[in-house]
Amino acid sequence: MADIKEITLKVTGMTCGGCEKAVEEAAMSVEGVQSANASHADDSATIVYDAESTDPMFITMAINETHYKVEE
Ligand SMILES: [Cu+2]
Repeated sequence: MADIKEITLKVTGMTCGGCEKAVEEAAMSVEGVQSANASHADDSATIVYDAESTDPMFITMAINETHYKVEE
């Protein structure tokens, strides 16, 4: 059984669509993430994930391995 949840993270450092794509790809690399939509205008990333498979902590860690940072 999947337990689909959505979270919006505050992500700093994005300046263009390429940055958004990098953040989205980092999030999508986490098993259990179903979609990722980043916005440099809003400094945000909205992630849809299966809470049975992953946790926002893992998504945050993946994004923090890029040039961009999740703010608490
Ligand atoms: Cu950019």
